[in-house]
Amino acid sequence: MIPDDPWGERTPYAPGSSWPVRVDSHRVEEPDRWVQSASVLHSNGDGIDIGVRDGKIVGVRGRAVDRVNRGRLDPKDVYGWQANNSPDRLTRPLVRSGGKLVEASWDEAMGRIVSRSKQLTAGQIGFYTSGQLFLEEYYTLGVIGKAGLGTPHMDGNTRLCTATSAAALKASFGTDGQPGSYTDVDHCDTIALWGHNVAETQAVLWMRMLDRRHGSAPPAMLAVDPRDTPVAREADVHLPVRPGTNLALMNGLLRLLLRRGWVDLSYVAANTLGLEDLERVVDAYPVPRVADICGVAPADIERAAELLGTADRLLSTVLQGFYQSHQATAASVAVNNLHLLRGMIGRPGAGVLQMNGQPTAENTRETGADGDLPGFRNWDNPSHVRELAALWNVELHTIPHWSPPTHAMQIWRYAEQGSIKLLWISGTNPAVSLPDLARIRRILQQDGLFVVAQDLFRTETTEFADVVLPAATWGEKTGTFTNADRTVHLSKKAVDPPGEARADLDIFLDYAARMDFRDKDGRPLITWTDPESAYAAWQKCSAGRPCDYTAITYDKLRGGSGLQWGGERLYTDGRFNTDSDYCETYGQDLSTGAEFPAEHHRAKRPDGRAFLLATDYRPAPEVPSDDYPLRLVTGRTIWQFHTRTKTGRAPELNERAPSVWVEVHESDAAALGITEGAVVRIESPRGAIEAPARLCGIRAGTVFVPFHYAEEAANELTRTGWDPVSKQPMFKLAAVRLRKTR
Ligand SMILES: Nc1nc2c(c(=O)[nH]1)N[C@H]1C(S)=C(S)[C@@H](COP(=O)(O)OP(=O)(O)OC[C@H]3O[C@@H](n4cnc5c(=O)[nH]c(N)nc54)[C@H](O)[C@@H]3O)O[C@H]1N2
Ligand SMILES: Nc1nc2c(c(=O)[nH]1)N[C@H]1C(S)=C(S)[C@@H](COP(=O)(O)OP(=O)(O)OC[C@H]3O[C@@H](n4cnc5c(=O)[nH]c(N)nc54)[C@H](O)[C@@H]3O)O[C@H]1N2
Ligand SMILES: [Mo]
Repeated sequence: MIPDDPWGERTPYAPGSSWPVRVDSHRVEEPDRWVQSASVLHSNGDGIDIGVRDGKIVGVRGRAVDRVNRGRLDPKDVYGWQANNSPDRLTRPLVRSGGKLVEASWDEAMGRIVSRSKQLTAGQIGFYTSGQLFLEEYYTLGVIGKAGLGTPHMDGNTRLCTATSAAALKASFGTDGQPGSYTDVDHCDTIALWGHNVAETQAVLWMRMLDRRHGSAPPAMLAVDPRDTPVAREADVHLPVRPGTNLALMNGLLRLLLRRGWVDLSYVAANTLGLEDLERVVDAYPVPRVADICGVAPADIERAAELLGTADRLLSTVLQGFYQSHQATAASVAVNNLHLLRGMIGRPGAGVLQMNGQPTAENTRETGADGDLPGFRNWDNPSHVRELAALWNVELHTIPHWSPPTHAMQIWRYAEQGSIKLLWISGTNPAVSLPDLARIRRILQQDGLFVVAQDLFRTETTEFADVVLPAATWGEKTGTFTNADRTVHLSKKAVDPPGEARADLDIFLDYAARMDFRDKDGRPLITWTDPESAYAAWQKCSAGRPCDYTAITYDKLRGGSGLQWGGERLYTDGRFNTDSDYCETYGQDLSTGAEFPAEHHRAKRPDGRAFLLATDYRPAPEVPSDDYPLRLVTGRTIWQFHTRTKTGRAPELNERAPSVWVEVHESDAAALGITEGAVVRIESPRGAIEAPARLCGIRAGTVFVPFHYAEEAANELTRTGWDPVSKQPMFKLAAVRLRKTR
């Protein structure tokens, strides 16, 4: 496949027709069998078969039958599987002895974790997990945390990733869960991409959009991104907003829709609450003011509003340019407002995708491994907690529900202060991916903190651990996961894991057994033993909730396409999940994050109507100054995944982007005497890195650094700070200065 054109050949198609099949594949030897799976290097959930020969993975092939990709593969999936076969996989547990990590038996390693756990109270134990394990693993971990130990301190790196997606969906529609579907690409007449570089981050979804753009009656396209991304270059209207000003733009666009009458008043009247408040807030955002705040041309704002306002079938996707920027939830909710005002939800082509990022982030959220209660239950609703207590047969007070679950940034804070004494990290590399890395290293190094790290490789994080557990990964274990449009896939074990590495599920089950967690009748708390029985337990837990998995069995997932929970689209009848007894949240103040009490929610009688919620734009907490005159945004390249533990081990990918760079606008470069390729020192109030400059399409005054590279990590520069509602860190907002070094 097509290394120099990562999106491959176009297969154009017309509106309303189905996306043609194109099967991508890559193999280094001819497989003797193919094993069903789906992709794990983004949230798209592309159906993929794993080719196996002599017990080793030798290639991959897209699954033509799958609704998500119809055979296509992302370049990372074409080559990334090679990391499984890497000779430096962890094959035995490691424990710290005399200051060094040394190999140990599973008994020794688990024994150390269990004996430390037993010395501590539940509130001293924290879990920091991932968006890259499988559903069965998260559910098990969630039950261990909530019903076994009873700790409120559990979250995933999903807090860095799609906490805002969840928060925005809950705020507007009552519960988490994507309204839209990928088939909306087939039907839409307009696509708006809000802070989403889909071309590089969900390459197969972009192929689908491009194929519509090359077919008859192509959809119009709007991109909102300070950089000249492939998406921005393709779009009909590109708004290169000043970083951190999304909410001002959204308020301005909503005002224009209202003023021009581009509103479906009967839909709004029947299915929403809050129009008057919204009108009052957005009225303060006339175009000249918005143009000034966002640093974009007034005429372009008008063009964008017209494109959105005259669409008949509008599809929006939202991702990190909103979620990791300033006023993240408020800005993302504003996209929901836009769709509600226009009645563009729940019908073919009219949909919102508050995108996920990681392959299995959806499941972290559904199962409660992000701290929420499983099944999108409301921690503040006693009857939801009672349901779980009955399901797990534990006392009500065992399940933490006296306050919102501890979010990841607060878990790290507690570890810093010494109240969390055991931090169990699974499937994430926080020593590269969290903001303000100097601080994170200080926390991980603390004497009083016992760190467990569960990974495939030695990473920057495992080097701080007291115990390292070698995990099996995709292709080496069976499980399910759910993509950004609610499509559930089964991923089957194709090969054995290396050495003594174990599936995360088996590690968690082993811990539960050694801790001897019991229900209130003295029977083992956890009764399942393998992926399929864990899945069955989850099906029961999900029953009657929006993410009801009861109809999606392993059997139905075998052989064919992935299946969506909730049907193709949610909210097709304009009824939302806001009923006070059913909803996942009683709401929060969008500007402060303050949680509203149940009575406040009930008094509004939402009864299935969606909330229109608006708040004012405020300047970002860190803006350029004389000392640090430039804005830093961070993000991704198509060739690398996160901290590169997988893509860095796939030569075809790694060669294309082997080391860090910084993107600078020509005018800024000229002012600083920086030329293409010159090595530049980038400094923020927290730290400094060096990187060669690329003079390219980015707005003046803004620089971009990809965050993949541990050696010169963007997160040396970023700051500790988060959105008040979703608690997602602001990775795309720091003030920096640049200096030429040589
Ligand atoms: N190749 C690749 N694909 C991936 C991943 C990967 O690491 N590599 N990771 C996966 C994961 S976990 C995630 S979360 C997704 C992320 O997918 P994306 O959100 O598409 O990726 P990012 O590059 O983080 O950010 C998107 C864009 O936000 C823009 N941006 C920055 N600040 C602002 C702002 O204030 N306003 C606006 N409107 N835009 C802004 C940046 O310029 C950037 O182009 O990708 C997934 N897919
Ligand atoms: N500056 C900046 N920082 C960012 C972002 C940004 O845009 N800018 N984006 C943020 C986002 S959206 C995300 S999602 C995070 C990602 O940040 P991380 O989660 O730290 O990134 P990964 O490199 O994916 O780490 C996953 C780890 O899990 C391991 N792993 C993979 N599969 C398995 C498995 O099956 N079991 C186990 N036990 N381990 C496994 C991998 O080897 C790897 O070490 O980074 C965040 N940090
Ligand atoms: Mo992410």
